[in-house]
Amino acid sequence: MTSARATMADMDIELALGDITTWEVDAIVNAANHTLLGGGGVDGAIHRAGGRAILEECRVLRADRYPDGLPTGEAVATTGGDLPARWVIHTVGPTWAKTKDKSDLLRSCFRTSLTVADELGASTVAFPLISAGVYRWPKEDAIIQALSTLRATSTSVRTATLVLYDEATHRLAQRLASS
Ligand code: AR6
Repeated sequence: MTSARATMADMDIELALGDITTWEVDAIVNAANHTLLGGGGVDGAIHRAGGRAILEECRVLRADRYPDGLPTGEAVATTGGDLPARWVIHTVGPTWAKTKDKSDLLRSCFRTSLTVADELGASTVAFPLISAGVYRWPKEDAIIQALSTLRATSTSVRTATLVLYDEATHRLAQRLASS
Protein backbone atom coordinates (compact mmCIF):
# COMPACT_ATOMS: atom_id res chain seq x y z
CA MET A 1 0.00 0.00 0.00
CA THR A 2 1.33 3.43 -0.91
CA SER A 3 0.07 6.77 0.22
CA ALA A 4 0.73 10.40 -0.66
CA ARG A 5 -0.65 13.67 0.67
CA ALA A 6 -2.76 15.36 -2.03
CA THR A 7 -4.03 18.50 -0.39
CA MET A 8 -4.19 20.26 2.95
CA ALA A 9 -7.39 21.81 4.19
CA ASP A 10 -9.19 21.50 7.52
CA MET A 11 -9.27 17.82 6.74
CA ASP A 12 -6.23 16.17 5.19
CA ILE A 13 -7.08 14.38 1.97
CA GLU A 14 -4.79 11.55 0.92
CA LEU A 15 -4.60 9.40 -2.17
CA ALA A 16 -3.60 5.78 -1.77
CA LEU A 17 -3.23 2.62 -3.83
CA GLY A 18 -4.46 -0.73 -2.57
CA ASP A 19 -7.24 -2.85 -1.14
CA ILE A 20 -9.48 -0.79 1.15
CA THR A 21 -10.40 -3.85 3.23
CA THR A 22 -6.86 -3.80 4.66
CA TRP A 23 -7.00 -0.12 5.71
CA GLU A 24 -6.29 0.66 9.37
CA VAL A 25 -8.67 3.57 9.85
CA ASP A 26 -11.66 4.25 12.06
CA ALA A 27 -14.11 3.69 9.20
CA ILE A 28 -14.05 2.53 5.61
CA VAL A 29 -16.82 3.45 3.19
CA ASN A 30 -18.55 0.77 1.16
CA ALA A 31 -19.87 1.37 -2.37
CA ALA A 32 -22.94 -0.71 -1.62
CA ASN A 33 -26.31 -1.16 -3.33
CA HIS A 34 -29.86 -0.52 -2.13
CA THR A 35 -30.24 -3.99 -0.64
CA LEU A 36 -27.31 -3.59 1.80
CA LEU A 37 -26.95 -7.34 1.49
CA GLY A 38 -23.69 -7.46 -0.44
CA GLY A 39 -22.72 -7.67 -4.09
CA GLY A 40 -19.60 -7.58 -6.24
CA GLY A 41 -16.70 -5.12 -6.40
CA VAL A 42 -15.59 -3.47 -3.21
CA ASP A 43 -18.91 -4.39 -1.55
CA GLY A 44 -18.22 -8.10 -2.03
CA ALA A 45 -14.63 -7.68 -0.82
CA ILE A 46 -15.77 -5.86 2.35
CA HIS A 47 -18.39 -8.49 3.21
CA ARG A 48 -15.92 -11.33 2.57
CA ALA A 49 -13.16 -9.77 4.67
CA GLY A 50 -15.45 -8.42 7.39
CA GLY A 51 -17.41 -11.59 7.99
CA ARG A 52 -20.98 -12.30 9.03
CA ALA A 53 -21.30 -9.56 11.65
CA ILE A 54 -21.57 -6.91 8.92
CA LEU A 55 -24.28 -8.80 7.05
CA GLU A 56 -26.21 -9.42 10.25
CA GLU A 57 -26.27 -5.68 11.07
CA CYS A 58 -27.23 -4.91 7.48
CA ARG A 59 -30.19 -7.28 7.75
CA VAL A 60 -31.36 -5.52 10.92
CA LEU A 61 -31.01 -2.12 9.23
CA ARG A 62 -33.10 -3.36 6.29
CA ALA A 63 -35.80 -4.69 8.59
CA ASP A 64 -35.93 -1.70 10.96
CA ARG A 65 -34.89 1.44 9.05
CA TYR A 66 -34.77 0.73 5.35
CA PRO A 67 -37.49 -1.75 4.36
CA ASP A 68 -37.32 -0.36 0.80
CA GLY A 69 -33.53 -0.30 0.77
CA LEU A 70 -30.94 2.43 1.39
CA PRO A 71 -31.66 5.33 -1.00
CA THR A 72 -28.99 6.47 -3.45
CA GLY A 73 -26.76 9.15 -1.93
CA GLU A 74 -27.49 8.21 1.70
CA ALA A 75 -25.17 6.46 4.16
CA VAL A 76 -25.46 4.22 7.19
CA ALA A 77 -22.89 2.56 9.48
CA THR A 78 -22.34 -0.98 10.70
CA THR A 79 -19.60 -2.68 12.61
CA GLY A 80 -16.38 -3.42 10.73
CA GLY A 81 -16.60 -7.01 11.92
CA ASP A 82 -13.26 -8.73 11.28
CA LEU A 83 -11.84 -5.75 9.35
CA PRO A 84 -9.05 -3.58 10.77
CA ALA A 85 -11.53 -0.67 10.51
CA ARG A 86 -13.92 -0.34 13.43
CA TRP A 87 -16.88 0.68 11.26
CA VAL A 88 -18.12 0.32 7.70
CA ILE A 89 -20.15 3.22 6.34
CA HIS A 90 -22.36 1.91 3.56
CA THR A 91 -23.47 4.32 0.85
CA VAL A 92 -25.17 3.81 -2.51
CA GLY A 93 -23.72 5.63 -5.48
CA PRO A 94 -25.69 6.49 -8.62
CA THR A 95 -25.30 4.53 -11.83
CA TRP A 96 -23.72 6.50 -14.66
CA ALA A 97 -26.12 7.77 -17.33
CA LYS A 98 -24.97 9.71 -20.36
CA THR A 99 -28.30 11.53 -20.64
CA LYS A 100 -28.80 12.46 -16.98
CA ASP A 101 -26.44 14.32 -14.63
CA LYS A 102 -26.48 12.44 -11.33
CA SER A 103 -23.36 14.08 -9.90
CA ASP A 104 -25.36 15.62 -7.01
CA LEU A 105 -26.13 12.09 -5.86
CA LEU A 106 -22.49 11.04 -6.19
CA ARG A 107 -21.37 14.06 -4.17
CA SER A 108 -24.07 13.30 -1.62
CA CYS A 109 -22.45 9.89 -0.97
CA PHE A 110 -19.28 11.63 0.24
CA ARG A 111 -21.15 14.25 2.26
CA THR A 112 -23.51 11.83 4.00
CA SER A 113 -20.65 9.40 4.70
CA LEU A 114 -18.75 12.20 6.44
CA THR A 115 -21.88 13.11 8.42
CA VAL A 116 -22.18 9.50 9.59
CA ALA A 117 -18.44 9.48 10.39
CA ASP A 118 -18.95 12.60 12.52
CA GLU A 119 -21.84 10.93 14.36
CA LEU A 120 -19.62 7.92 15.06
CA GLY A 121 -16.71 10.09 16.21
CA ALA A 122 -14.49 8.64 13.48
CA SER A 123 -11.43 10.75 12.77
CA THR A 124 -9.90 8.71 9.94
CA VAL A 125 -12.02 7.51 7.02
CA ALA A 126 -11.10 5.70 3.79
CA PHE A 127 -13.26 5.92 0.66
CA PRO A 128 -13.27 3.81 -2.49
CA LEU A 129 -13.96 5.43 -5.85
CA ILE A 130 -17.75 5.22 -5.45
CA SER A 131 -19.75 4.41 -8.63
CA ALA A 132 -16.62 3.97 -10.78
CA GLY A 133 -16.87 0.17 -11.15
CA VAL A 134 -20.08 -1.79 -11.69
CA TYR A 135 -22.02 1.51 -11.83
CA ARG A 136 -19.77 2.65 -14.76
CA TRP A 137 -19.07 6.26 -13.70
CA PRO A 138 -16.07 7.51 -15.74
CA LYS A 139 -13.05 7.30 -13.47
CA GLU A 140 -11.74 10.79 -14.19
CA ASP A 141 -15.02 12.47 -13.28
CA ALA A 142 -15.50 10.17 -10.28
CA ILE A 143 -12.13 11.36 -8.95
CA ILE A 144 -12.97 15.01 -9.61
CA GLN A 145 -16.34 14.68 -7.83
CA ALA A 146 -14.75 12.82 -4.91
CA LEU A 147 -11.88 15.27 -4.33
CA SER A 148 -13.95 18.43 -4.79
CA THR A 149 -16.66 17.19 -2.43
CA LEU A 150 -14.18 16.08 0.22
CA ARG A 151 -12.46 19.47 0.00
CA ALA A 152 -15.75 21.36 0.33
CA THR A 153 -17.36 19.43 3.19
CA SER A 154 -17.18 20.65 6.75
CA THR A 155 -16.45 17.75 9.11
CA SER A 156 -14.65 16.72 12.28
CA VAL A 157 -12.89 13.92 10.36
CA ARG A 158 -9.16 14.65 10.37
CA THR A 159 -8.01 12.48 7.46
CA ALA A 160 -9.93 11.18 4.46
CA THR A 161 -8.11 8.72 2.22
CA LEU A 162 -9.30 8.01 -1.31
CA VAL A 163 -8.14 4.45 -1.95
CA LEU A 164 -7.63 3.64 -5.64
CA TYR A 165 -7.56 0.00 -6.60
CA ASP A 166 -5.17 -0.02 -9.57
CA GLU A 167 -2.03 1.87 -10.51
CA ALA A 168 -3.46 3.64 -13.55
CA THR A 169 -6.36 5.07 -11.52
CA HIS A 170 -3.98 6.05 -8.71
CA ARG A 171 -1.73 7.90 -11.19
CA LEU A 172 -4.78 9.61 -12.71
CA ALA A 173 -5.92 10.71 -9.25
CA GLN A 174 -2.45 12.09 -8.44
CA ARG A 175 -2.45 14.07 -11.68
CA LEU A 176 -5.97 15.43 -11.09
CA ALA A 177 -5.25 16.30 -7.46
CA SER A 178 -2.26 18.41 -8.42
CA SER A 179 -3.86 20.18 -11.40
N1 AR6 B 1 -10.40 -1.79 -2.56
C1 AR6 B 1 -10.48 -0.56 -3.13
N2 AR6 B 1 -11.18 -0.31 -4.26
C2 AR6 B 1 -11.81 -1.35 -4.84
C3 AR6 B 1 -11.79 -2.67 -4.30
C4 AR6 B 1 -11.05 -2.86 -3.10
N3 AR6 B 1 -10.97 -4.06 -2.51
N4 AR6 B 1 -12.53 -3.47 -5.12
C5 AR6 B 1 -12.98 -2.70 -6.14
N5 AR6 B 1 -12.54 -1.43 -5.97
P1 AR6 B 1 -17.53 -1.03 -7.42
P2 AR6 B 1 -19.79 0.81 -7.77
C6 AR6 B 1 -12.79 -0.24 -6.82
O1 AR6 B 1 -17.96 -1.81 -8.61
O2 AR6 B 1 -19.33 1.18 -9.14
C7 AR6 B 1 -21.40 -3.89 -6.23
O3 AR6 B 1 -21.87 -5.07 -6.78
C8 AR6 B 1 -13.16 -0.46 -8.26
O4 AR6 B 1 -12.00 -0.68 -9.05
O5 AR6 B 1 -17.09 -1.78 -6.22
O6 AR6 B 1 -20.24 1.91 -6.85
C9 AR6 B 1 -22.39 -3.28 -5.25
O7 AR6 B 1 -23.11 -4.25 -4.54
C10 AR6 B 1 -13.85 0.84 -8.60
O8 AR6 B 1 -12.90 1.84 -8.98
O9 AR6 B 1 -18.71 -0.02 -6.92
C11 AR6 B 1 -23.27 -2.47 -6.15
O10 AR6 B 1 -24.28 -3.27 -6.74
C12 AR6 B 1 -14.49 1.27 -7.27
O11 AR6 B 1 -13.91 0.44 -6.27
C13 AR6 B 1 -22.33 -1.99 -7.22
O12 AR6 B 1 -21.25 -2.92 -7.25
C14 AR6 B 1 -15.99 1.12 -7.23
O13 AR6 B 1 -16.37 -0.06 -7.92
C15 AR6 B 1 -21.75 -0.64 -6.88
O14 AR6 B 1 -20.97 -0.21 -7.98
